[in-house]
Amino acid sequence: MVAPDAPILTQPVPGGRTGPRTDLTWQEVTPFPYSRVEVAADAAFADVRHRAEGTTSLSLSLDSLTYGQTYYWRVRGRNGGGDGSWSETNRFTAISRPGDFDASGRIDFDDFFSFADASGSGDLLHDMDGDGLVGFDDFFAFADVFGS
Ligand SMILES: [Ca+2]
Repeated sequence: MVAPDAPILTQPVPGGRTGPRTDLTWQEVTPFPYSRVEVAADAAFADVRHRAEGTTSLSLSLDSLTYGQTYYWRVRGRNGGGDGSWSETNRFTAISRPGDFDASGRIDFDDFFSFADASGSGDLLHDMDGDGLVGFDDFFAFADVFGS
């Protein structure tokens, strides 16, 4: 058996923004049963902050990301032939503080409209309390920081 080809990273998009929680997702090029994931604070992966071995789905949920931190992540598959090659490395940045969804440094109407668009969805960036829904509790949390 040949080790799997490097997978393709799908979400977050390269250079994307996240809240303190996000889901990493990837796609197989050749099928494999297990994934290994590394999330680091540097592109050389010397400072690995999250590591998953033997993940059996093509996604990994992260929580407690640090506000304002840029993360680098990569995935490789494993099968009976061994570890495949690492994927490309992608980068995303957690917003600097709750409510500043567009990372402009101000929590203003642009953030309000962004919030309104996500209202009622399960969007992780705007789900400020982490209950899985962008709802009223999130609106009140957003209203508390609006204008700051
Ligand atoms: Ca919520």
